[in-house]
Amino acid sequence: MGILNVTPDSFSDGGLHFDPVEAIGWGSRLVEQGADIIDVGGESTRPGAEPVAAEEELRRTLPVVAGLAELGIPVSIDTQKSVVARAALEAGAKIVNDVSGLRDPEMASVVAGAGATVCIMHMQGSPRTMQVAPTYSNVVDEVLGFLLGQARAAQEAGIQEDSIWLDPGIGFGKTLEQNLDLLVSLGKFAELGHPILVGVSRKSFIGALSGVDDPAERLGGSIACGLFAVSRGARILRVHDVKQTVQALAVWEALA
Ligand code: HH2
Repeated sequence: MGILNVTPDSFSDGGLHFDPVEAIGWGSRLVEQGADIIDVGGESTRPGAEPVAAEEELRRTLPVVAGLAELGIPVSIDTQKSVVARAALEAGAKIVNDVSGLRDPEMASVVAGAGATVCIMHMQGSPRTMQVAPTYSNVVDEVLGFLLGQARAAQEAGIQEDSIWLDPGIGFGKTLEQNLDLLVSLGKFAELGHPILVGVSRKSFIGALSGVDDPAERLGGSIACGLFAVSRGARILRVHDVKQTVQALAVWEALA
């Protein structure tokens, strides 16, 4: 899954793809590089980010979703809002990537009504404050329990079982140790029977482990972590650097 943030303020690629024509071009390029899905987002969820109004999120994302869908590219819409999800699905998106894990009460029925796929991600709190003091009694059990409950709710709302993907939400209200606990325990998530999506690309815990401040310089750590996640059962990697990740996966899979 290639990342396409149509935002001015995303932590790594903010402002790079704010122009819709440029964004559609970059999405197509990521597909040429081997991405199977393009994840279009119009609201940064980096720690400290302020929420974006639905109208603005729609203005940013809809032309890009429609443009990529017209080219036959599988698109997911990265949104927490059911109004944005509904419009994106109507514009041709096939997947809703919800970092709030179905907090919007209309989200599951919107996805079900469109016969679409949903990625349910775990986040403690909200982006503005989530990294202030993340607290769990047992991070793995709590995240597993949340995802299982939301997957059941999604099925009850009419989403097909195999159209429900789960994501532990690396970096979303988690300390460095909590991120590592979740990654080491990914096998338990895979045992839930749903495809597991993992997003570690260029995230700050990679910077913390390697001493690299600039997110764009975190490719080596991102690939190492992505391959580890796949070895523990992850099926979809959400990445900025598609070309390099696809190459790493090809070599690693030949050896696995
Ligand atoms: N991470 C980000 C955004 N969306 N979706 C899923 N399912 N899993 C993730 O780990 C995930 C996600 C944050 O990364 P990015 O989009 O690069 O930055 P920003 O939120 O600043 O736009």
